[in-house]
Amino acid sequence: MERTLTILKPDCVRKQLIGAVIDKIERAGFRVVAMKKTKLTAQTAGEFYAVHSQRPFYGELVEFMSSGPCVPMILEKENAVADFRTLIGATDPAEAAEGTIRNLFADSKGENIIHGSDSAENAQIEAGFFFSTEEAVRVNN
Ligand code: DAT
Ligand code: MG
Repeated sequence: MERTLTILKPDCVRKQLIGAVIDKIERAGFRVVAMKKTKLTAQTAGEFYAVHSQRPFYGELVEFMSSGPCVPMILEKENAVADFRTLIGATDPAEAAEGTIRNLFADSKGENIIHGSDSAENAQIEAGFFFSTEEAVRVNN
């Protein structure tokens, strides 16, 4: 079993798509291991996306990610990291494959509904950013 970290971004929450997106995620075989609703500050959003700090869109990204509440989740499935990237689709929704979450629900490259970790190593780091060990205990079923 592998874990990945997702965030239903502020645009997802504003558009009242939390349930629709989680439905897609669960139907694709992912288990929700941890979940909360929280609001990032410019400081914490900047830390989460520190890897992009030299990119031209960083300021816009930090502003967007701290613009309202978001819903981070730890998800578990075999091959979770790669399978979740497939499920959400390309960063730019205009390029995202038919039926992917970004293709169905996202408006733009900057406001693209959802985050997915890009490696198992980063998934672990990102999970620790939002959740304690006690919050990330899987239900055995
Ligand atoms: P992903 O979220 O698909 O892993 P990424 O890690 O390259 O994409 O970038 C992180 C986020 O930054 C992305 O979800 C949206 C934003 N972003 C990326 N490239 C962008 C661009 N060219 N213009 C505006 N926002 C961008
Ligand atoms: Mg990324």
